[in-house]
Amino acid sequence: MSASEAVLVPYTEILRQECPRHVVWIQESPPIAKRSYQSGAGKSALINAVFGIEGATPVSHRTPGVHDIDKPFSFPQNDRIIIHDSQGFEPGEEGNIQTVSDFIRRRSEMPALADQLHAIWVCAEIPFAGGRLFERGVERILLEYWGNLPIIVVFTKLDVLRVAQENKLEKQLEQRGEEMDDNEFEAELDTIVAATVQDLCVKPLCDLTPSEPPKWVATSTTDPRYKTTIADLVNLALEITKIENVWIEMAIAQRSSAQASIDASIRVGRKRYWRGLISDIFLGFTMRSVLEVLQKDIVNVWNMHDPEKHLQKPEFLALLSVLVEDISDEATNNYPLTEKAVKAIIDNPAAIIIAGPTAVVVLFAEWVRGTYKKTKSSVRCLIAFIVDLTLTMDTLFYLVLSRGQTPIKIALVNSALRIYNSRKAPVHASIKAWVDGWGTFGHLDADVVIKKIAGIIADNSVKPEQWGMREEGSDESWMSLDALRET
Ligand SMILES: Nc1nc2c(ncn2[C@@H]2O[C@H](COP(=O)(O)OP(=O)(O)O)[C@@H](O)[C@H]2O)c(=O)[nH]1
Ligand SMILES: [Mg+2]
Repeated sequence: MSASEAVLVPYTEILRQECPRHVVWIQESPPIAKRSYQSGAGKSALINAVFGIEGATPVSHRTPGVHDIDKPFSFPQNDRIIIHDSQGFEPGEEGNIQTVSDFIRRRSEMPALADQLHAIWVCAEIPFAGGRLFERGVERILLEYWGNLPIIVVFTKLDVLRVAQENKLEKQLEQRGEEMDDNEFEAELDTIVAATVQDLCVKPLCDLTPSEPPKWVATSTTDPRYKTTIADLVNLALEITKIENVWIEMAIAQRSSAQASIDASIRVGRKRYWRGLISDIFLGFTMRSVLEVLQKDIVNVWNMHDPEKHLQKPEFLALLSVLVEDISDEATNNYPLTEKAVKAIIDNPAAIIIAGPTAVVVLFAEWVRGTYKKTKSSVRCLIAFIVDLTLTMDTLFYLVLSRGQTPIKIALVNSALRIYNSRKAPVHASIKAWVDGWGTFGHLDADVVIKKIAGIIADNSVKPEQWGMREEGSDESWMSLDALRET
């Protein structure tokens, strides 16, 4: 097959055939009937927060003829997950515990990655008012699968514990006639809450599994103070996931850790196309197909709720190429893209005729129209494209997170582009400085190059604690290229 007939298949699509969804067994402990309070541990709220599906109505799947246990849920807003939701065991349900245990074992041992259970999350509401943390059935599941399956223990409703401890501390201070300033009070409360979690939750868990207890996280889905604990949960769950493709699938499925999405992009890139930057796999392909495959893989990894597929559109690609313009060989940008040229490319990607002065070897046109060339300047632009797209997605991620998980709108993508464009100067400076030092690149090692790209992304990614941007655009169409240049 010649290169002109061949197509560059996104690696994420290849992967998807092997492992289309992340499958989680979510186990409640203890069941509602054994508690003094009448509500679930917060499993649904947790799933919604981790997988970015606020307000989702799960769709239940039932395989005919199969026991009730095989009745997982999926969600239209995020088709990368399957959840098996287990309500916990009532006393005297030994038979049920056995059924669950057998089911988990059977599914975990299935040969195809797609059929397996990929993780177990045990959700236990922090028993601050007394009561058990784990009942026998759950203890058995923990003991049986800990070490074999990635198990995360999630202690839920941390905010409720905090409020209870806050009241207690206030009373104590009152009795002692003491006063504390707000900061002191909050710090004291943090210490008390952490110690209580140790006492009520971590200690019983360690007693159960003394050698090396499963990973745990204490969280709240309602108190913004604990928002980062959701990302912590994802990062911990990934840390204990050993199978590379399961790891990637989980990182794709989640929508609460930007770090996980970035890391997954790098892993996916390392498999094929980022490695291709300095190999020969792109030779003979048009730049448009190279850019498109990079765009698809990165956008697929972030798995945003984008029902209209804005992030796959050529308009987005054109705006991304504007971000990269200043990294081309020219000291100044002599080759701006004309709106007309972009329109021609978008409307008719196959036959591009660039109007305007012939000297205008438009960067985008050169890229998109031409075939890939393994030159230093071209590779430098491709690296900038990867970095700029990743950091634009990172910006978009936090815009989405701060607004609640609503479908991606063009206005939001415009905002992300604008915000990132105003932050990109140091990013491009470091790419330029690095590539300038290359000499020739015949000797470059792909892993070293990818590591450096990862380093530049890490240095410049949004730091959640500094995130304060809340841009509210309302534009319904894509911004013009000049509008982006002027930001
Ligand atoms: N205070 C507080 N309430 C929560 C939290 N998570 C869930 N809830 C509430 O607990 C109840 C049960 O939550 P749900 O997610 O439906 O639990 P599930 O039955 O385990 O799926 C609902 O009223 C939720 O609003 C939390 O972190 N803090
Ligand atoms: Mg539920």
